[in-house]
Amino acid sequence: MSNTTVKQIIDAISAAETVLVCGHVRPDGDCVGSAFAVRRICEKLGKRADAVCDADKPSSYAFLPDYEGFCAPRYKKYDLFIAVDCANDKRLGAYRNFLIEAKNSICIDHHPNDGYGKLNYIRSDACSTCEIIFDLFKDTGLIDNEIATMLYTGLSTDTGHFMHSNTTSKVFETAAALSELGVDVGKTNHDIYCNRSLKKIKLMSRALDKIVLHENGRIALMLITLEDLGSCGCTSEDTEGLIDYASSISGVKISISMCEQQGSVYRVSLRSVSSDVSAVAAMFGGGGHKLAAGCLISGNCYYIMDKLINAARNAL
Ligand SMILES: [Mn+2]
Repeated sequence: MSNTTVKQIIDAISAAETVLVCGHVRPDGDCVGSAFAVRRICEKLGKRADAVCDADKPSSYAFLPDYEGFCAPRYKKYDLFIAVDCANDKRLGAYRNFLIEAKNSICIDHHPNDGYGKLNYIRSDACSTCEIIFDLFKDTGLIDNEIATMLYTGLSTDTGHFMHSNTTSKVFETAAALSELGVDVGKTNHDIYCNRSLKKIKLMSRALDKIVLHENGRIALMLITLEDLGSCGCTSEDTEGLIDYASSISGVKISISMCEQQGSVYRVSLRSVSSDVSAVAAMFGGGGHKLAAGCLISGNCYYIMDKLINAARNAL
């Protein structure tokens, strides 16, 4: 599959009247940032554009411009569907129907992706979809300080605030260019990272208390039950990022979080320093990146834990 050109993408947007930009289920900063940015770019090109993802509006990104209109599609059908940050069409959730119904579609992503759009722009060397959006539109003059803030958000969150191994010199060049375009870096970092609710801090405290180390401290496991969520007044959305605390323990090579859902289903996240945890996730029908992956597993909690620890041990 060869990538479409920037011109083809702009031509496709120009040819449409209405555009639906869709991110993935369980939206993260890159998904939200890229969806908001592409919607705003389409609007600047004179289009009626909406941004959605199949989820409750992620309140942690309420500081971004255009948050109010997020996840409220105005039309039943759109001329053009643009998927951002979505490795496969399943991750569009209920909005997959809009992809099928649209006259044209574009898929823009940095995950391994087979390209389910009519036009595809996939670059797995990019740290984030926001980096790709910046590269696509940087010479158009359309990126203002608000779009730059949206893109900076994805750049920062998908690199773990410029800490993960995907933080290349190109990432810093992009961050510098976005800063030049007027991002208030200090305020945006504060909005992204110092924006937690008290209930989330309480949940964090419970989750941290329950971390158990295995394999001489090389594997960390964190279990978050429905009872933990309920007693703190949290939902599973509030577990985002908790695994990073398990990963931050000295000597831990692979960290695993298991978050209980209704009906004995566990949403599992895996993080690693160097081992391929996407292969571990794939054993349970999930996927992701080499160093960050996830899956859903149903069954008995302790049985699942055993299987996960075994799989992680083999991946070490
Ligand atoms: Mn991403």
